[in-house]
Amino acid sequence: MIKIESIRLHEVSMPLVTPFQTSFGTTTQRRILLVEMQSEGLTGWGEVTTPENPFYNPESIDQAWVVLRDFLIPMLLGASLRAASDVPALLARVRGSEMSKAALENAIWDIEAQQKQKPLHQILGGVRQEVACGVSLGLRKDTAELLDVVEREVSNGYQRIKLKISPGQDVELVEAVRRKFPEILLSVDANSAYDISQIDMLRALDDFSLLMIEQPLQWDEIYLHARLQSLLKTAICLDECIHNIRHASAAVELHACRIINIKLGRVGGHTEAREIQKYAQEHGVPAWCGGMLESGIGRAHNIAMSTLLGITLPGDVSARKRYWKEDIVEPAIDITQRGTIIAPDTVGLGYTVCRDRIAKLTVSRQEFNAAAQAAV
Ligand code: OSB
Ligand code: MG
Repeated sequence: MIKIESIRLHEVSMPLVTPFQTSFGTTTQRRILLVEMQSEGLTGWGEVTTPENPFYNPESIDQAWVVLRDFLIPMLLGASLRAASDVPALLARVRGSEMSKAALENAIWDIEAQQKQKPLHQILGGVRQEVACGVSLGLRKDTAELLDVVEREVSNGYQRIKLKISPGQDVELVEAVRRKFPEILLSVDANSAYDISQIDMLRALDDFSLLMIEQPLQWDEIYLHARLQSLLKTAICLDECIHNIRHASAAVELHACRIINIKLGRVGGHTEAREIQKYAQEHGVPAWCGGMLESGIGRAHNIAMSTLLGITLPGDVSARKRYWKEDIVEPAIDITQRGTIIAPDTVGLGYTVCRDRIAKLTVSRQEFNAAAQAAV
């Protein structure tokens, strides 16, 4: 049994080493909401991975605070769970808010792993300890600068390079990178910046042997991705569209994508992510672990998830130093020369959460207590 005694929210503010620009905006400072959960002397950690604004998907940090405080946390406080995989059913009454739910559920997975005295990746059913890493490169002012960054990350060993694209910053940019790096595993991510009327531009991307085009069309559009996929040689990968196993299987059955990006936050936590990677594996659909510019806590969960059998392509799971000067976990997450991360052997999340650093970075905090709730 896992008894949920108290839950703390810590909002931290962390400056990115380099601003990250996508078709939906630029991030220079990350607001990150952390969940700390207490259960009979054990502490579990999770991260709400939503960006500050609802420009990627519907969630935002301020909404997450409200939904967690008023609805999700009261549903869990005082509960005794058989396992972390019980959490989705307990929170099902709340529609959406997957990233908020995931932070709670994943913190409970951390506790369950500690109760069982095993690394998180083991209790999830991971089949490997070394996970393949790629990088996601934001839009840049000039192409020469982008070429330099690609060169640096390829020489750092990353196994796949993903370029952000946006209308007006697409074909020429991809062409320049492909010309200079004819052999690398290369993909692009539009973050929903196009519509089906731009089909000619999207078809022009077929000339560059891309591994995939990630989420070219609207964030909630599956049908038109199926139409687009039928007109493209390159595989479409869906990110924004996939919030659960039903979306994933519908997208695959409708041929709306040939690759799936699984993000723990976007699908509501480890339980749903496991279902999706299992479906992908059983249907021969390549899948990979996406990223949301996470702190070490979210990244540690991503590493654990990346050890599952159905995760078959390099993820957006990269080294700490690409994002943060100082992270909130230790040891610092780094890649091997082969462009991999080794999932830690230690119990639970596998990294030490640095409370002093969190305290220094905290802008807002609130504690919720089972005993106090029962008294009301
Ligand atoms: O679409 O994958 C995305 C970052 C924020 C929001 C959406 C996305 C991304 C990334 C960065 O591509 C992935 C990472 O390095 O964490
Ligand atoms: Mg994406």
